Amino acid sequence: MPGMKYFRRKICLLGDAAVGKTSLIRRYVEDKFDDKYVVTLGTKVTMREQVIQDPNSNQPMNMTLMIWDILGQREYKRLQTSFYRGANGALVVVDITRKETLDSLHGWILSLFNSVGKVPILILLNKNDLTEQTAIKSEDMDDAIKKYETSYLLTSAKTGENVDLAFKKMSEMLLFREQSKGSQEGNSKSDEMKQFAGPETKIPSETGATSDKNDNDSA
Ligand SMILES: Nc1nc2c(ncn2[C@@H]2O[C@H](COP(=O)(O)OP(=O)(O)OP(=O)(O)O)[C@@H](O)[C@H]2O)c(=O)[nH]1
Ligand SMILES: [Mg+2]
Repeated sequence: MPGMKYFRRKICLLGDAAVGKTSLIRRYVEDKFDDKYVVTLGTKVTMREQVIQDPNSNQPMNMTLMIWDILGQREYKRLQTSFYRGANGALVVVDITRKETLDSLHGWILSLFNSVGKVPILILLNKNDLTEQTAIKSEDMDDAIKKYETSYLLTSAKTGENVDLAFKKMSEMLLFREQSKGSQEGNSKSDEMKQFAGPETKIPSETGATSDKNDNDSA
């Protein structure tokens, strides 16, 4: 479309093994799902282009997400950290049927922030189709939401619930953050983004997080 702005950004999917990172990407990019579990070895980068609304001007814009699928096995931590380089944001995935995957959340977020600074994140409580096995309640999320100024979405890679929305919200958070830098920071959120940003709290200093080390490359 003539006059449309184009953006390209890198996001990572983080979280413990078998929470559904690869499945969420597959659902988003190919609209497919497989019950078989194939461990991701190393990493895989997938792209998808999407037209989204600029959260500030409401103009349509073209966003290409480079989506990095990183293996969740904890013993490969050093490898995972090297894949964070240049990440503009992350979807942090928890398996709603396994509480221990929520307990790991902080470790994943801290390692990301230590590597690239405080980038926008959105937490996904995945496998929400397995309602009878749900092990995480909304109050279990309070601490993470306050600490990381974010929100969460209930998703299912199996049914597709909220999967497109998750990537769209992430894209909007990336754009919103960039456009609100400088004097307007913290004051110009649209109503919708306030809902997703959560309470305004500081990231704990032990994260070593810095403001912004990304190489953003809007074109
Ligand atoms: N019921 C259900 N199963 C899911 C969902 N998402 C993923 N799974 C299943 O969970 C298993 C693990 O999914 P993956 O997407 O491979 O998990 P991963 O996080 O990429 O795992 P690693 O690559 O080892 O880090 C597979 O058997 C998937 O079919 C979901 O939303 N609902
Ligand atoms: Mg995987």
